[in-house]
Amino acid sequence: MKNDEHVNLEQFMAGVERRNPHETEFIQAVREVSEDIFEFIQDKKKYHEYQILRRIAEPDRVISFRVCWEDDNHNIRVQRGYRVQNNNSIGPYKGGIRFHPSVSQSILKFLAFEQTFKNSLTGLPMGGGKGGADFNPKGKSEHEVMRFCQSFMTELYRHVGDDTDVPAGDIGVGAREIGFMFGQYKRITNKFTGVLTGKGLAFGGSLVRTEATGYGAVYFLQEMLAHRGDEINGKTAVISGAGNVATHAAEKIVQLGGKVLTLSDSTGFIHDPVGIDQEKIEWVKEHKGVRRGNLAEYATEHKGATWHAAEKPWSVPCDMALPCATQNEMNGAEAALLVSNGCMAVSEGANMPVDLDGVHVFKDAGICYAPGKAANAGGVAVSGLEMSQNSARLSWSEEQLQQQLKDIMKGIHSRCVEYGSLDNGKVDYVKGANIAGFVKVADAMIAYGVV
Ligand code: NDP
Ligand code: 2IT
Repeated sequence: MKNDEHVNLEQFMAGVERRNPHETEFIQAVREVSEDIFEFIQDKKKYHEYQILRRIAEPDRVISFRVCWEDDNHNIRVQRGYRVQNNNSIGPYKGGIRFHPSVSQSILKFLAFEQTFKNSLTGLPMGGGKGGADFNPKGKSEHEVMRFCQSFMTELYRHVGDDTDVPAGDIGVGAREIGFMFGQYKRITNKFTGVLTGKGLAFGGSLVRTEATGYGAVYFLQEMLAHRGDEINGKTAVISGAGNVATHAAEKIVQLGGKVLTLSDSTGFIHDPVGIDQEKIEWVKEHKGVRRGNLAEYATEHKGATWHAAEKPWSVPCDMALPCATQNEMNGAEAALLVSNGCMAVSEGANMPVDLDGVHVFKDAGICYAPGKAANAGGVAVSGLEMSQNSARLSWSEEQLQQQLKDIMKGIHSRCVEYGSLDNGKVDYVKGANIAGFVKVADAMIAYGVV
């Protein structure tokens, strides 16, 4: 077993690009991880011999299927559904489902790849997967969403299961959609099992799951600052997004004494110099989340706030930034602008929100920078706790779960410090997260032999 021992990063990436033509997001995610892993495995023969990185970067399987549904005007509509099962070496495939018109095989492969490292970092027994469809829930009636979810699950059910693959929510998929999908799974299989997480509390859901990703991203930020002898209290934050992750990140920043200056959606951002407090966050949750309204109306409802159509919030000077909307929402120039305006900490609530140029800007500037696979792992971690509660047919208390979430984020921070500490005393959290996530999966794969 000698192959690839002397292949360098560029030769490896050339192979990834050749095998995955046009899958730009997937190639980007593999490169970001490989930059660190290549250096780490240089003197570790077993990882070369077993071709571990090459194997993690090839999903176990990609399932793609047709989803037909009927809209309210009796038109037959056809969408494309997917489930990417990337790696189940350390537990059942686990990861969200995204409904958004931009969903493609490349995006779901990148998300399933990232999820493999993220889930490993949590310390819980979960493999990596991701799914979704190019369905746009915006402007659809409740019944249209229900029919779509039912049709989606009518195919997906045969590929998932509580010991096989456990999906959850992501962009465009919240408690409502999970309820429709869980109902259809139960109906088809006649089984009440923990096949999905993020369920309603009445049917096996876990307390704290809704808040977990946003809160977790702020706990991680808190840990990074504490490591440098600093704190959130008194600092300003720029946040993108106005969905589940963004609103809960904002909530926790406010609780810890920080001031939230912005939120955004796909049409622009709001800037509220006096701060977006809990009452205003509730307004956003209700207006965007429940009534599915327009964020621009925030500026007419709240004195002093301004609306910036078709712009991103990165030009607003701040101490901390939390990108919580979507992939590649910040480029190198925007990252550089944040740093030059004094931003000293970035915690990614979204998955891969900063492009590779931006990642290098933050690394070179030496600011506290947490990649999504570490910072946003709180969501999937509480999903893992939901799976445990479902298996035991128990529900744990809010207090217990809040504490577990904090402990898990602390644990992830420690693992990043273990593998990412630099000679200058700072921590490269990208490197730390990549290596710590990799080692556990790699060692399990070696134990299984060549399968
Ligand atoms: P939501 O659907 O609740 O909210 C998504 C937010 O991002 C909305 O404000 C939306 O704006 C905005 N957005 C989505 N797509 C785009 C786009 N292409 N351009 C600009 N803005 C966009 O999703 P979540 O809050 O759950 O997810 C946000 C991010 O966090 C994603 O990257 C997701 O993968 C990640 N994540 C989520 C977890 C979870 O538990 N939910 C766990 C870990 C990571 P609009 O309303 O205009 O579409
Ligand atoms: O990106 C993610 O970690 C999620 N969307 C949550 C996945 C999960 O299984 O809870």
